[in-house]
Amino acid sequence: MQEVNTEIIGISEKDGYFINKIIEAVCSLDFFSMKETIKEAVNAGVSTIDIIKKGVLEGLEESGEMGLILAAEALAEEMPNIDEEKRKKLDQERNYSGKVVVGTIKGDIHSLGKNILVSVMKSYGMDVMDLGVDVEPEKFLEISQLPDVKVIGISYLLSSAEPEIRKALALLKNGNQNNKVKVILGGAAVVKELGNELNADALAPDALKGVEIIDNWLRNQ
Ligand code: B12
Repeated sequence: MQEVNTEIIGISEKDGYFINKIIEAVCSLDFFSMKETIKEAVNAGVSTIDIIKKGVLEGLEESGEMGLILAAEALAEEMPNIDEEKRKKLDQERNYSGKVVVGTIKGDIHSLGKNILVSVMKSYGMDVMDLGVDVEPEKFLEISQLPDVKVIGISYLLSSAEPEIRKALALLKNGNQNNKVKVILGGAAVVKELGNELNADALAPDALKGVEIIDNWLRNQ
């Protein structure tokens, strides 16, 4: 395993120390070490984006699918649920108002990608509600009508859930008074197989791009 060059990837030497430990843990498929090193990095103040992008995702290049499943679970367990006070502070700094609600569409129980998205959004200071997996289209509609909900994010990996995703989008479009709520879709199947054919406000190829789009929406409304 090659160590990261902190100058090239633009992080401090201290952050590089933790990032290297995360990469090593992911490459060696050691779940407990992944959890431990992610926790250490968070406590040392390394940003969630760097932990995911420069640590976990880098380690996944070598460790493949098993690494991916373990790393996503480790992230979901160890990323601190940013406490309310810290979130509000970040909120003020970034001028966010409104809640982002995410879930995986009915019939689909893939959660790893959604969980990574949730971790990144929380680290940005966004107010996030996670509905979990196998979420009914009607549930997305019901939640979208709460006054503070501004964005609905739907994760969709399984082609057989296509009728449900189409139903959710149709319900959200019809029930969306004054274009209050934006809808973003993510998950490998969406982007590769259906792309723009699905009538959402945005499609995201990955969590980081998704958060960039949502950040833009929350700031500009
Ligand atoms: C892990 C996995 C599983 C695990 C899921 C564990 C879990 N808790 O999530 C288990 C073993 C349970 C599973 C089950 C099944 N799976 Co599966 N699974 C995978 C696998 C290997 C990885 C998916 C994954 O987690 N990727 C990693 C994450 C990080 O990537 P991601 O989800 O794309 O998310 C990223 C972005 O897309 C984005 N993102 C994701 N969601 C969202 C949402 C928003 C709003 C935004 C902005 C961004 C965003 O953020 C993430 C980070 O960048 C894929 C194959 C593959 N290599 O992709 C197959 C795959 C998705 N599974 C597949 C299948 C067929 C199944 C099963 C039907 C298998 C079976 N016969 O039982 C069942 C379905 C169960 C069900 N009802 O859902 C197929 C789907 C094919 C298709 N197009 O329909 C795939 C593609 C495998 C294949 N090549 O055939 N699976």
